[in-house]
Amino acid sequence: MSRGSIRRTNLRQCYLWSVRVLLFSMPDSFEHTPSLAMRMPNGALASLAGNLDPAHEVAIADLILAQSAVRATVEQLVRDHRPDIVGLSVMTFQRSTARRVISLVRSLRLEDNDPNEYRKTVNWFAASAIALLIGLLIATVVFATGPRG
Ligand code: B12
Repeated sequence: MSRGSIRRTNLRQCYLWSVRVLLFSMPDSFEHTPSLAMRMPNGALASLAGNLDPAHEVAIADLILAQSAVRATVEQLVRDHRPDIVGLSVMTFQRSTARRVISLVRSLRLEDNDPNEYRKTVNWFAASAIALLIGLLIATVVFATGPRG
């Protein structure tokens, strides 16, 4: 089973083969709280990563350490790790940032970089171009040989 097929299956099936996981915690510090007052690893994500089956690849990014460059950091990490699954750990007050991170990750459209998906797109494009040409050819023949007047 190829990695590309993971997106079309459910999570229970994902467990059967290796997946790349990228976990983010949100960059917002609570109001009036200095961002670096408590610099400690995100317990939730560390706990999830540590409990994952070793067959899988997992990376954690604590976006609080990249507050001035969230977009660039997310883009870079998604490109470098090419995750099959992206997970976010979100506190309630961080929910609007979470929505923006989700949109950003989705907009990167990783599947377009997958060689299998790319090949499939090219094949469909070629097939539709051939179908269009055949249609034009038939129309030309019918028009040229049909009754006049
Ligand atoms: C320890 C703790 C801290 C620590 C350490 C946090 C850390 N870096 O890990 C410190 C002291 C730094 C801290 C800081 C703050 N905290 Co605090 N903290 C906690 C506390 C007590 C425990 C969290 C924890 O680590 N639990 C252990 C882990 C293993 O469990 P977990 O977080 O629930 O995660 C599990 C599941 O939720 C799930 N999960 C979590 N994330 C994800 C993601 C994915 C993709 C998946 C699949 C599953 C999953 O799987 C995890 C493992 O089982 C909770 C209260 C509580 N009892 O939950 C408050 C709590 C999370 N903190 C809170 C707050 C408000 C803050 C501060 C904003 C306080 C402040 N005024 O500055 C700051 C935020 C700092 C920041 N910007 O991140 C609030 C959040 C409120 C909200 N819903 O928005 C809570 C709920 C306390 C409360 N009731 O007010 N906190």
